[in-house]
Amino acid sequence: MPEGSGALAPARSDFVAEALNGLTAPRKSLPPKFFYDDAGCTLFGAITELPEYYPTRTELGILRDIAGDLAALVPPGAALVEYGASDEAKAAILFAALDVDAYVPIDIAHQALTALKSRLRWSHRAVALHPIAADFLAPVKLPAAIGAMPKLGFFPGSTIGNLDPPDAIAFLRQVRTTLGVCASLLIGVDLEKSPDILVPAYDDAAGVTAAFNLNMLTRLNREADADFDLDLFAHRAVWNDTAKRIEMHLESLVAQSVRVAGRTIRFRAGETIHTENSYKFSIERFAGLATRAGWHVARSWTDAERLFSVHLLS
Ligand code: AVI
Repeated sequence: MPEGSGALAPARSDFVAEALNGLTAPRKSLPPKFFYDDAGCTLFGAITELPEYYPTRTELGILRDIAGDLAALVPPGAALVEYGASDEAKAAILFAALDVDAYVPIDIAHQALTALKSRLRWSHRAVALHPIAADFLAPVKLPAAIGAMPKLGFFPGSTIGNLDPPDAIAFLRQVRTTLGVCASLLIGVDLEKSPDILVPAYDDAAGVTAAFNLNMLTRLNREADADFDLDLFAHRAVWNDTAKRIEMHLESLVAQSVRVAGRTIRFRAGETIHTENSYKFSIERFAGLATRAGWHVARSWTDAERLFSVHLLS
């Protein structure tokens, strides 16, 4: 199999300093990238198969439906650069429909990239693989081997919704700089809908999303020498209609003190750690965001129920 550098060394971020920074702020928070240790990746995989979590299966359906349209819009011999590529299920639809010569999956989850690499070695021998283990929000240097190829960026899953709007704009600008002005970007964006659908998608009956959220505390116990008692925190998912986002929090059920890396963090009963935002868009609001980042929306597609959208930006 043609293969790239396989640069699998993750960028070293200061996990403990970032955790303390969030936990000592007046409104406590932890960054959502902390979700994705090995256990978190497994739990996220389980979330994507929950009956309440519509985004993954809906986006897969849209991608299958539009594969023919895309084949006419994307030049042959393209390099597909996927941001947040923990598995290749969505890229595989593009491999089947488009003439892709190279694949650059970028993901912070080192383990997931290694597994993806060994699967693709057998399933897509003709595609040159150049995995990059990195926080994809930071600027990424693309491999020299794809320099002359037309580039299609791919950012599925509505991960753009996990960024606050100024960060989303900065990220989309940076992707444009990385890929070059002639590139396109195919992006999945979740749509605003009734909280009756949204809240259960982030607070499922089986408690998988609760376990995913609480796993952040398990990770701090292990990697930041913390002593969180998981029974004294509860998962909360709330719709913030003003900001048009689902918020995930971990609520302290009692007044308590927790040790983290030698520091004492005090919680009031009912105080929360804000762990994630998941912004939901209208087609127009997303187009406005993309425009502010210097992109133009060339095409937009949705499913029949208008739950989710996919956009080709140029
Ligand atoms: C990765 N991201 C798009 C997911 C979302 O829907 O915001 C993360 C997630 N959090 C809870 N469930 C899923």
